[in-house]
Amino acid sequence: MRVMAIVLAGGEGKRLMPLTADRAKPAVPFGGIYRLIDFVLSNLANGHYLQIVVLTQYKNHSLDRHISRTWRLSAMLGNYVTPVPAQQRLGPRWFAGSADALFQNLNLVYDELPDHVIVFGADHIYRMDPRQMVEQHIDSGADVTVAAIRQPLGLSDQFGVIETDPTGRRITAFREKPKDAVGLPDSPGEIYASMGNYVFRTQAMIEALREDALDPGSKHDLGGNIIPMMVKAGSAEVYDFKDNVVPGSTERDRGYWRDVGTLDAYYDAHMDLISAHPVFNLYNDRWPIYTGHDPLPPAKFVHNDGDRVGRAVDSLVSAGVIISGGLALRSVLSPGVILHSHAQVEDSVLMGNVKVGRGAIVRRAIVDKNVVIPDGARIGFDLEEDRERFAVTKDGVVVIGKNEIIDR
Ligand code: ADQ
Repeated sequence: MRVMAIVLAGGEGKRLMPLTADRAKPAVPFGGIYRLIDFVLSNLANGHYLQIVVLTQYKNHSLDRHISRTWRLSAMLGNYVTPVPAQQRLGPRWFAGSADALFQNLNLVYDELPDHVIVFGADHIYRMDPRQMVEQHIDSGADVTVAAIRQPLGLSDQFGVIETDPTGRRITAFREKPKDAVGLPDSPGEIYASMGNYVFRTQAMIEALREDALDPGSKHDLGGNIIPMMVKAGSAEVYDFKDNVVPGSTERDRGYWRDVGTLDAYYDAHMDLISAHPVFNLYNDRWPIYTGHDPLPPAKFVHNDGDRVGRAVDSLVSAGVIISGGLALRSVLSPGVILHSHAQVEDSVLMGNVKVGRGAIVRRAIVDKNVVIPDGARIGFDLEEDRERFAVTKDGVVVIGKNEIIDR
């Protein structure tokens, strides 16, 4: 069976602003050294799916650069990860939605002539062995298989909500982001949510995309149009993510999946990484998350002013970090971050090359690349004051955009 993989990476990520001011959502840095797209690409590569097309559209520069620098598979063996920007092949228009992105790139599918096509989203934090889903899909003979996970009922308007027949396998209804969803019979506080990961029988996918393209009333969206259409045709199955067992995973981190569509979810996913026994374990070397970054020296912790010891506790500290008499607590420090003496960073995510000046204190903040926090500054103490200068999320996390100049 020939299987090709398409990763949808054209999402705008409006709810992650200001982190998506200059970059596509899948290019947003995560966990110190990764970008969001590394998770789906690592899952595919670890599952030995090594012919991967990445569809990009919005602000794709840093995404393209990251993919072409990092994701170099052996071309000699016919493997590739190729970013394909929107090319207006079918006329002067951008992709209308995720289904249109696929439709406009069907030539890539014709080039490969696969039997099945994996179509995965690019903005989730998780480990998944895609082979187990593809196997179920092939065995069942379904036109499409949709990966699903239980989520709180209150989040139903963020997900495609799935209903199944009593066997739990055949999808009987699929509603994209409904406001009036009801809970599951065995768990009224939960819904069965689509993870935005699909496996299609190639011919069925092509036919559905063609039919959808002719419908002027369609939004040309996979979740909104294509999947409901295929459910109606009666050949859509669900793949339950709880059945997925990734090599090297533990009881604790099995089934972990985070949609990081909002700043608060993005922040919470970071906090999931730093506890002593993290629910998402980056240290599983049987299912590595691949990435690439500059060759940097090891992190360094130094005494300063004679009495101050540079320290980091319950934190992830990347290469190239220098903590010079400062203190990091429950934080993620990306490559090149510097904490000067008496600086304190708590419950925060600092991206590449952030500098925290002498005596400055940063609390519950996400600080994007290259920001310089001046000596003595206070961030995350007075949210009203912070709101005048920065974004502050619903849960009270201060977010400072890339390259922002802070004057005090
Ligand atoms: P959303 O994530 O809201 O819901 P969408 O914005 O279409 O749906 O994004 C899906 C994926 O497609 C993302 O990886 C995004 O980057 C990409 N994408 C979006 N528009 C694109 C375009 N024009 N070109 C290329 N790529 C594009 C989806 C499903 C829901 C499901 C959630 C799970 O529609 O049913 O529950 O994912 O998070």
